[in-house]
Amino acid sequence: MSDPLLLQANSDKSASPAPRSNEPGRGNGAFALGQNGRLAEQRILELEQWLTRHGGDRQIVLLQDFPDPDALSAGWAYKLIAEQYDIHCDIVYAGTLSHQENIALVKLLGLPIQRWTLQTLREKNLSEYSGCVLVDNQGTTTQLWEQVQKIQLPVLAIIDHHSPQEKINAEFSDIRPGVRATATIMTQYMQGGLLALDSSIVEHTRCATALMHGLRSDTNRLLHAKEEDFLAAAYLSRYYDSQLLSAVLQSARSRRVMDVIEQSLRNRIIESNYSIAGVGYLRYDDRDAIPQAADFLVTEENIHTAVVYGIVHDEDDDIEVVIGSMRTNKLTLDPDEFLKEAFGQDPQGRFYGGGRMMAGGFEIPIGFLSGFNENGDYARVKWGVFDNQIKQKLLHIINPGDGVIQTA
Ligand SMILES: [Mn+2]
Repeated sequence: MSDPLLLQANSDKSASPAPRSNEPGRGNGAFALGQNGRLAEQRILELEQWLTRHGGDRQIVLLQDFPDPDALSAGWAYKLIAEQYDIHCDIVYAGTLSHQENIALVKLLGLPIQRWTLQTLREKNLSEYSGCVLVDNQGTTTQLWEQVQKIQLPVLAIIDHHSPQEKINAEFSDIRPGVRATATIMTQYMQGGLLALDSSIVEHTRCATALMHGLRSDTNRLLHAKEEDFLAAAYLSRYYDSQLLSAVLQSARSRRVMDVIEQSLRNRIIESNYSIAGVGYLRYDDRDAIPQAADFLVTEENIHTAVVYGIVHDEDDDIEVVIGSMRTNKLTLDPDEFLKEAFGQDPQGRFYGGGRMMAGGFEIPIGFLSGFNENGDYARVKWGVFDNQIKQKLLHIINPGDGVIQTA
């Protein structure tokens, strides 16, 4: 392996990035990008050229429906980087901020995001935008995606660390599944000189704080971090506000989230070190209780993987969707592969699930069976059918030899 590439940190606040250098020890300090530094540096160069060509643009930064700290911080970082090139961005998501920490992140840091529903998208004059940029997703986890494609809004760039999903032709693409967080990729862009962080600018310290949170949360508090994530964290450590970060982390779980976790504990079945729990019906706003329950179940001894799911009711559109989360500590298990194999694709060829290292999720619309749960017996039967079907599909992958599960 060659020497790690060293990039010069840029202390110049001018609009154009300072020239990079491979010589360590220049500027306000040199930072390594780790083992895959050459690839990172290549992408930084490409992005710099691409941003320069897009000066004056207005862009939509599209986040997943339930943006997590990695998505939120990376979206913000992209916006700040793009501003250096006279590009204005609106960071947009369509779902809900339901995790207490994410709400705290947005409120305490003043993170500039907007919620656009499908309705907003239809009513907006989109001609003022030159296109959209996908950050920490590839379109498969946002309900705005279909509409974006329908109106042929160009996909300008994709920056993500999930495994490649459907084929999208973007002008600039940086998809690196080996990197544990999109926040790490964004930090590398900054290290490479696309944005010179400055501790005296409040927005910069806040964004660095958000990035630190994003990369910690996608790496299980750095436990699964690799060299490049640690190097990015080291770089951010110069600029982030640790007190602000601990304030974000101290936000408490709501009672309803605690109830869902309790439900998952009670309902879990254990099979070959997998813990599987259906939690029944959930309100849309409590949707984030599902990944939190999965985070909790995977901590049990002799368990390496947890899958938690429930039927989430979206009152706005009166639709119901089975939503699930997977967490694993087993390094040889690829959640993306696992969920794609377990649940397959819809008639349009879109996979119901996907993921990255250590984590994955799935969403299965229940179509005609949506709504009308006033009748308790009916609601129970309906849940039972979905619960069994999901368990069957999961158990089929876990133990391919076994057939149908016992339902007594
Ligand atoms: Mn991520």
